[in-house]
Amino acid sequence: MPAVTADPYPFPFDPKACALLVIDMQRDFLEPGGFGAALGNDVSHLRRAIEPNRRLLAAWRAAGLPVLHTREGHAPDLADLPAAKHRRAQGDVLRIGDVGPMGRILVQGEPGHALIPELAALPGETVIDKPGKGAFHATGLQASLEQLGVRQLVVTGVTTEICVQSTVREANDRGYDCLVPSDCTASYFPEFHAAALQMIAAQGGILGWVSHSDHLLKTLSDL
Ligand code: C5J
Repeated sequence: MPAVTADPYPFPFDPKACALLVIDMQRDFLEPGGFGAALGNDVSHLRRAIEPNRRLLAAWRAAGLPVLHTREGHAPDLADLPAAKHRRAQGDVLRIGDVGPMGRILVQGEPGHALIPELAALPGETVIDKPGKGAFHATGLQASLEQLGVRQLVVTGVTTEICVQSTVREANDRGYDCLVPSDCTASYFPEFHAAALQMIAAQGGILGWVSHSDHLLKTLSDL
């Protein structure tokens, strides 16, 4: 089995059972005028992860391995939006469902809900719509992975400490091995990004592995 050389120990990469899971690379998080910006965040921090994801996606697709994407968002009637999630924001800001520059914030079918064009899903790739932060909650993700025979996940996307980390925690409890390439994730808060990655890899990989995508690209090119 090839390994991804991640410090301090290698990820036991099994190309027959590993999928790339790209979390929430949506216009609402990465472009001005979306949900992230409405909450007062500087989206440029997240945009650093676009090019590493583009490179990894290209190599992953070339290797013929499965790719899944997620999108955080809610039905137009907001029936799947818990009041607690709706309420939580600081000050007088646009909230989920309000009309912003890219349509209704974090609502399915609106321009801001779409994946950014640089990382759009190809025909045949699974796109999971999720109402929560973790990608397993109230979605068909687990069924899709079981159908594909996937037991390992390379998890990328945004944001490191919210939806990426929530998904890694959910996946870990369901028995999946997870690798997070550090440069393919990002946070509006660089210190949260660093801390979240440390939490995943600490204590001998209590939640999974963290590496740089260069190691993964090398492993993929050697397949
Ligand atoms: C957030 C996410 N941060 N995709 N969503 O609300 O991390």
